[in-house]
Order: sequence, then C-alpha cells, then structure tokens
Amino acid sequence: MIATPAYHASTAANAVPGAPPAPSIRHDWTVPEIQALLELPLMDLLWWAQAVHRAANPGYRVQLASLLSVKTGGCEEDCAYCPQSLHNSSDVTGRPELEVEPVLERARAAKQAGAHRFCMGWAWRDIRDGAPFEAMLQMVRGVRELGLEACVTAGMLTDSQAARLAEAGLTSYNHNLDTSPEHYDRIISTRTYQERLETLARVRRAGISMCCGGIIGMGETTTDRASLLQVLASLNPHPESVPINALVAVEGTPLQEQPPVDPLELVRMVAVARILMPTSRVRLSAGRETMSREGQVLCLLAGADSIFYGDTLLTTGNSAVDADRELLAAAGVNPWLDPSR
Ligand code: SAM
Ligand code: DTB
Ligand code: SF4
Repeated sequence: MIATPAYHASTAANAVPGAPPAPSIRHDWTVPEIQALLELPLMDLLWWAQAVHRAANPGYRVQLASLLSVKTGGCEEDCAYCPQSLHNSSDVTGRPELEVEPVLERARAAKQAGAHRFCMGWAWRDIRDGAPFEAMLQMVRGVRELGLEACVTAGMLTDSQAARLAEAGLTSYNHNLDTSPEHYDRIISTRTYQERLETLARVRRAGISMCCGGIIGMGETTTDRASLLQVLASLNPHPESVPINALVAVEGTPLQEQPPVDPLELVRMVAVARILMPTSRVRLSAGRETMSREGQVLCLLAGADSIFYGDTLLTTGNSAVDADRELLAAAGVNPWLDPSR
C-alpha cells in the first residue's frame, strides 16, 4: 500500500482558486514506492499526477523547445539506441558541422515560430577545447541575445568548460541517464553511469540548470523504469527539466527490432515523473511523431509541460509545427510565458 500525496500547508502564490496545496518535494523515494506508482490503475495515477501538477504548476502552460543537431554522426560512443554512433550501421553521415551564423539563423526562425528554448546537439563523447568549442560559446551567446533559453547537449565536460558555458549565458545542459543503473550495461559500454552522474554534478557546480531524463522502450522492466526515476528524484535539487523519450527504433542500431512503446506506458512514465518531481519541467520528447493526438493530450494531462517543437529532432522526424499548434489549441493549453522558469 502506498501513501496518498503528502502536501505542504502552503499554496503557490499564483495558484488557481480551489487548487490543492503545493506538493512536498522529496528526494528519498524508494524503487518499490515508485514501481507501485507506475503500476497504479491508470485513472488513479492520472488523478494523482493531475493534483500534483495543478498545484505545483498552475495554468497548464507548455514550454516549446526547438532542437538542432549542430554536429551530426560519427560519435565514438556505442549507445545502442543512437543512429549517430560509429558502432552502428545507421545511415547518418555526410552532414557537415554547422557554423555559427546558420545556427543562429535557425534559432531566429525557431523564435519566429514561437519557441522559448533553443537546444543544440553535438554527437560527441565529450567536449574538447578548440575552435568547435569556441563556436559553441558564440552560438550560446547568440541564442541568449535573441531572448531564447539556450540548451546544449554535447556529452561529458570539464569544470572549466562548464564555467565558460555558464559565463556565455547557457541556460541548461542536457545529459541523460537514459535508463536504470541495472539495465545500463546492456545499452552502453563506452561510458559508465558514474561518469554520467559526475558530468551532471559539474553542470550543477557551474550554476547551469540541469536537463536530465531517459528513454523507455529499450527492453527494460518496470523495475528499471522505477529505478531510473528513483535516481532522477534523488538528485537534489531535482533536474530542472526531465525529458522522457520513447525509443525511436532506427534501422541499423542494435535496438532496431524493439517493439513500439505503448503510448499509455509513456503516459504512466510522465505521470510518475510529475508526481516525483512536482516543479520540474517534464518534457514529452522523442517518440511523439507516431503518437495519436489523444495519446499526447493524455501526456499533457499527466503533467508533461514541455515538448520538442519543430519538424525534426536530431536525426529523426518530429511532429509537424502546424500539428503541434493545433494540438495545443485543441487541448486548450497555453505556451509557456514565464521566461524565468
Ligand atoms: N552526445 C551527447 C550525449 O549523448 O549526451 C548528446 C546527444 S544524444 C543524441 C542526446 C540524447 O538523445 C541521448 O542521451 C538519448 O537519451 C537521446 N536519444 C538519442 N537517440 C535516441 C533514440 N533513437 N530514441 C530516443 N532517444 C534518443
Ligand atoms: C532528449 O532527451 N531527447 C532529444 C534531446 N534530449 C537532445 C534527442 C532525441 C533524439 C531522437 C533521435 C534522433 O533524432 O536522432
Ligand atoms: Fe554519441 Fe550521444 Fe549518440 Fe551516445 S547518444 S552515440 S554519446 S551522440
């Protein structure tokens, strides 16, 4: 039996009248507690997630994050899900690394289309000093000058690189744990879970907000999903953004034969992430393109308050911008308006 939601007596200053009080923030959730949440009857789980979400994030605003791959493919890591790994035979090669001005052009277009955050990806094991890093810093400065949040995902980094990114104004650094510590070795062998946690600690030390989540649909058990969420929720403070990806099973990767994720499994994962990390942004990430409008609305209802917005992710497709505008309008949710979060 698991306890009902624990609440603080206080309410958020801008809470909707009649909304439940703000949920408490915990970092000591156990794997069995989390697994019990993942296995709740869906209606009960949705009710719980709704109560937490409405209390912690009144107003149902959804942040729009656009994604651009600056350096695509040729990565020496062996992540089994990733089309950009040199170890996989997926056909992602031949794209030149983008320069500063074309990237900023794409950022301007994303802003014009209504994006709030511009995320840039590099298919690297780690950041190395030199011209590409100097260009990354210029891109971050340029994106911030446009008034957009800037996020970078580029693998491991050093303390001094993190400090320079912070100085350039980087809002957030994305580095996912991907799966549970127990399932991890079946997915990646070229870097350890501990190295991921150390990278995240460096991001935090530099004062950059943390974007960290994972992927479902890689052959993991429900206990693995609970274990991933347990590690995320044990981070103190919780990651400011938590991307929840459904595997995009790309031909040429070892996971190409994985069956598609049941959308209701994604709904459950989003709902439990929302309950555990009430004030984090839970981003409904890869895997949305093949989901029905109704499945996506259920994810929003379960507490997702950010989506990747734009026709492509890094190397694969995403829902079309027009379809997303219609989706948000049909759901009656507003884009995020508070740039401080
Ligand atoms: N190389 C950097 C790294 O690994 O941190 C940055 C780019 S990497 C592509 C960013 C994240 O995208 C991965 O950690 C993984 O969670 C997600 N990702 C990559 N391929 C995916 C796929 N086929 N399906 C779902 N998510 C994927
Ligand atoms: C995240 O968690 N998902 C995004 C972003 N962070 C970098 C990437 C998804 C990639 C999906 C496969 C592709 O397009 O290559
Ligand atoms: Fe490289 Fe990142 Fe892809 Fe792993 S997920 S192969 S580190 S680009």
